[in-house]
Amino acid sequence: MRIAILSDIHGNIAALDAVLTDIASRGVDRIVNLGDILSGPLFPCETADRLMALDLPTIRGNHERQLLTLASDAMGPSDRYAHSVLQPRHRQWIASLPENLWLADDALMVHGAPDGDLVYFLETIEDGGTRAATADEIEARAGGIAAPLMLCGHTHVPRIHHRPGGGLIVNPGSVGLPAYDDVHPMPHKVETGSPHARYAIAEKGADGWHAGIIEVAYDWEGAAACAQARARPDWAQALRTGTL
Ligand SMILES: [Mn+2]
Repeated sequence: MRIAILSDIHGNIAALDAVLTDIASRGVDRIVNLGDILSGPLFPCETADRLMALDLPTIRGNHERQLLTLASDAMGPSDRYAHSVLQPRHRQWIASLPENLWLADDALMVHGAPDGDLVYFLETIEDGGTRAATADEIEARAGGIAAPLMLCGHTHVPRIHHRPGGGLIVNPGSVGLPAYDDVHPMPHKVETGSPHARYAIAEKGADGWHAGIIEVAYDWEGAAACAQARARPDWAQALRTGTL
């Protein structure tokens, strides 16, 4: 079993299409999507239509939850733009997505961590940025779940963690947004340092699951120009460089 893992697409359809093309050359059994799919100044509707047609195993991220539950004047600018353009069919689709999802009986998909879509699973916020979480921090956040494979997103930082007791946790990084800043739960920056779209492939062998991160080039200058035209110079900089 080979699984391609996508997360944090954030409406970046050019990055998504480049990743889907790359995946098609690698022969996977299934593709899964870990949420934060549409929010941002790029192409929420086109991204939703592409993914609805593919009907992938998909969970919602915090941004899908926010799009469905927050008043528009309480949204940040990325959710507000998506909210302003999404059509009823898109809202119906994101409302249908589960928070967590088991793939077969040995792989669990979560957006942040098992107990929350805003929890950083494999990173820890420190000194205005993030560092790799320790094994003890990760076990505390895993909540006693002993799945052989756990898939998480949300931080946009690609990381593969081998649990001391066995099992693998994979964050594929972000397809669509390689840097961002946030104020929750305290102000911090996340910068991957390059503009590539990222995803992961996990494969189950005789000795259990293993995984790799894949970086894909795409037209990030075009995506950055779109963000700039929609009054998001912060996104333009992040898309073009992977830095803030
Ligand atoms: Mn998220």
